[in-house]
Amino acid sequence: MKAPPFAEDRAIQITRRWLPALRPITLGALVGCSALFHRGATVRFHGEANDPVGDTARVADARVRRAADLVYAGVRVTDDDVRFTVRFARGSFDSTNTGVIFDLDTDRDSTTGVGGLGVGAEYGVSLNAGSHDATVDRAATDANCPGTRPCRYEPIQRAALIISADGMDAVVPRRAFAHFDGRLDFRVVAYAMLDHGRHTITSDHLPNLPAQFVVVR
Ligand SMILES: [Ca+2]
Ligand SMILES: [Ca+2]
Repeated sequence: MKAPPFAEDRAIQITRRWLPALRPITLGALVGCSALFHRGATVRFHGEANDPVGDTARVADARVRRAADLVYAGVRVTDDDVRFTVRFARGSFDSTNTGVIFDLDTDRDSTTGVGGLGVGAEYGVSLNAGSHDATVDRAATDANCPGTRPCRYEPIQRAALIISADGMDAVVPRRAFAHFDGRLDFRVVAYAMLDHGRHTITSDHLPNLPAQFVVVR
């Protein structure tokens, strides 16, 4: 099934102008954070899903040379860290503008948090290759949200980002997520980030409908 059509990205409504105020992660911290997710750490909770090749939405913008085609996403939770992994179909990952957001329903209640396609997300984790940057984003409300329910995200801290030939990984301290017992539901949206983050174009979703989310248990 094709990815559902997206107009302007709900999932990417993040107040990016706040980003410069966030504490940057140095190369040393990056290495340290990666090492923190040491291979011997016990994975307490885990969830993953594959996605078909060739199911990207049509992207008409000429600046998007390759529509990022998700083939895999996974979340692993240890006592100290949460690792987010995405992989793309061969040749579809553009390290100059590909980004993804994990929508995280950390209380596993679709009626709370930013709503959409089966999850109510308390947090997002954004991985952006072009800016070599990963952020933890928290659900937020503003005057444009209907009612009192959050309808956008605001970044609260940066995270370690590891870019490989066919994908990205981010490692986030588990303590970044409040009221989180290690289990969650998630969805992933892939997009091209343009105009320094002011404009995003969705290319793929994981999981495809009718599955609503991936469970981490
Ligand atoms: Ca795909
Ligand atoms: Ca929720």
